[in-house]
Amino acid sequence: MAKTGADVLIETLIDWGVDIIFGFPGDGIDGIMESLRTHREQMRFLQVRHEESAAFMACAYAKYTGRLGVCLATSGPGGIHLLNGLYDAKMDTQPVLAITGHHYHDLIDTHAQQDVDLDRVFMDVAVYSTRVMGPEHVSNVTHMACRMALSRRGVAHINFPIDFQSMEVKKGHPSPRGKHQGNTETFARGAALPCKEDLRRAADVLNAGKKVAILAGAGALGATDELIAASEKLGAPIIKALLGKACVPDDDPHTTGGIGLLGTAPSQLAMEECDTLFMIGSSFPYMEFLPKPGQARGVQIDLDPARIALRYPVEIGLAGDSKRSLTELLPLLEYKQDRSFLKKAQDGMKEWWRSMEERGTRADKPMKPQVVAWELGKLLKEDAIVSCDSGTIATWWARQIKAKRGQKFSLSGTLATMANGLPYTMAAQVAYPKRQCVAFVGDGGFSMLMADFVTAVKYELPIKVVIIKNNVLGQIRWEQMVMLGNPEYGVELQPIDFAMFARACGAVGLTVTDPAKCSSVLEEALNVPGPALVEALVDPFEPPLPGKIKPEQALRFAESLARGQPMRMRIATTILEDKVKELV
Ligand SMILES: Cc1ncc(C[n+]2csc(CCOP(=O)(O)OP(=O)(O)O)c2C)c(N)n1
Ligand SMILES: [Mg+2]
Repeated sequence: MAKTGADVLIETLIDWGVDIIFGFPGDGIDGIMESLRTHREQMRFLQVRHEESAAFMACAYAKYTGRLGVCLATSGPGGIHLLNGLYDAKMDTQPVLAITGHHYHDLIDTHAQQDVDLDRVFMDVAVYSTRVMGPEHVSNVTHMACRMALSRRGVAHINFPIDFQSMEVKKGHPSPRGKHQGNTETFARGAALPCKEDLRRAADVLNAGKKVAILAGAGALGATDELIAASEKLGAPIIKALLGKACVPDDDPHTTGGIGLLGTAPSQLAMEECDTLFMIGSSFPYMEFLPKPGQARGVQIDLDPARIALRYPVEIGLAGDSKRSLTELLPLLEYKQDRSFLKKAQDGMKEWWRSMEERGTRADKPMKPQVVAWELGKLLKEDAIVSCDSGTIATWWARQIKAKRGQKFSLSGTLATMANGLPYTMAAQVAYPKRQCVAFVGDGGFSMLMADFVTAVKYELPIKVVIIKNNVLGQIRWEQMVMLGNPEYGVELQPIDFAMFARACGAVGLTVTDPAKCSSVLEEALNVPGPALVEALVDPFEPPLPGKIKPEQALRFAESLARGQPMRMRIATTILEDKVKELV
C-alpha cells in the first residue's frame, strides 16, 4: 500500500528509536492517528485526558531516560494545551518533539475553524518550529526536528495540515533540487570535552582555593563517582541544586544537600564562607543564595558554553559534559590536606539530619507534612523514581526524602510549574515498567490535572501518588505573608476526597490522618500491585522555613500577622514551636 504523509512521519520516528507517543486525538490529526493505528506494533500511543499531561510526559520521559520524548495534539486548542509542558521542557533543556495538526492547507489563515497558527505560536518555546508544506516535505522536516531537539536540547515542533497527513507520498521530490533523500536518522555525538589548557587553568584555581564549595545540578546527574572524587580531593562539600537531588546520595558524607529556600543550613553556610565556587552542570536560578560576587573565585562546567558565568562570575569556564570533563580534571587536582571546611560542613549535616529526623517523626496532630515525606523516604525502594510538584511539598521532598544511590528524582525546575508530578510519574512508569514510581504532590497541583490519574488505571501503570492535603495553596500563603507582609488572600482550596476519587477511577485510594499510622498506610499503598493514591491530611499551618531565616523575612511575616492574617495565633504558635524545637 502507498505510504501517506503521516506514515512517513511515524516511520521516520521509529527509525529514530521512538516507540511511544503521548497525546490526545482530534480531527486535526486523524490522518496521524490512522498511521499510529496501522503501526501500533512498533509505536505505542498513550492517550491522556489533557494535552498538558502529554507534554509533561514527553518532558519527563526525556528527563528520566535521556531519549527524545514525543507528544501529539490536534489543531488549535489541542496544541495550545501542550504549551505549559513544552515550556517545562524548554526551560529544563529536555529534547522533546511536539506534533500538532492543522486544518486543510488551502484554508489556513482564512478565519477557518481552529485556524491557529501553531507554528508561529510555538516559535518562542521551540528551537525548531515548522509547518509541513506537502507530503513530500514530511521526511526532511521530521529528521530535522529530531536532530534539532536532541542536539539543541529543546523543543522541536512540526505542524501538520490534515489533508497532507492522508495524502500519498510520491516517489522522489517535486522540486528540482529535492532529488536525493539525504536525510537519515544519523545523530552525531560530540566528545563534549573542554580543551586541555582550560582544564589546567581550572585545576590551578581549584588547587589554590582554601575553602572550595561544589554546586552540582541536573547536568551532573550521571557523574556521581566523579563528583565524590572531586569533593574528596578538594575537601569541598557538594551542594545540590534541586534538579541535582540524585547526583550524590544524601547518605554520602560529601554532600550538604540542597540549596536555596528549600535547602539546608550547612549548604548556605558553605556558600557564605567559600573562597572558590565550582559549579557543575547547574543553572540554579536563585543568585542570592550564591556567594557574593568578589567573595569567591569561580570555575564552572557546563555543556552549553552560553551558560558559563550565567549566574556567577567565573574565571574559567569548562564547556563540556560533566562526567567526561571531571574525568579529565581529576588527575590535575591536588589532595587538600586541610579538611576543615569539609569537616565543618559534615558536622553541620549531622546536626541538620538530627533536626530533619526530629521534624519527620513528630507525633503532633494534625500530622506534620514532614512526617509523610520522612516515612515515604524510608519506605522507598532502591530504584524508586520520585517526582514532585511546585509548592511547600517541594520543600518536604527536597529535605525530608533522603536520596539513595540508584534512585531518580525530578520536578519542574526552572519553570517551576504545578501539576507536572502526576504525568512525570506516569512517564517514569512507562519508561521503567518494573521500577517503583511515586508522585509526591500537593492538593492544588494534583487537582489541576487529576483526571489523568485514570490514565494510569487505563494503561495499568502501577504508579503511587502521595497527596499532601492541606486544603490550601500553601506555598503562596507563606509567600504572601513573608515576601510582602500581606495577609493571605485567595489561597484556600475547597477540599476534595481524593481517596474516593481514586476509587472512582478504579484504583486503590487510602487516607491517613494519624502520624502513628502514616508508615503502615504508605506501605500498604506501595505494596498494591496496581495504581494507588494516598491522601495525607496535614497541618496547613506548617511553614516551609528556610534553612536560615533572614531578618527582613521575619519582619514581613510579623507585619502580615499584624495586618490581619487569618488564624494568626495558630500560625504564630506553630512557627514558634518549630523555632524552639530547632534551638533545644
Ligand atoms: C501552573 C502554576 N500556577 C501557579 C503557580 C504558583 N504556585 C506555586 S506553588 C503554588 C501552590 C501549590 O499548592 P499545592 O499544590 O496545594 O501545594 P502546597 O504549597 O500546599 O504544598 C502556586 C499556586 C505555579 N507555580 N504554577
Ligand atoms: Mg496544598
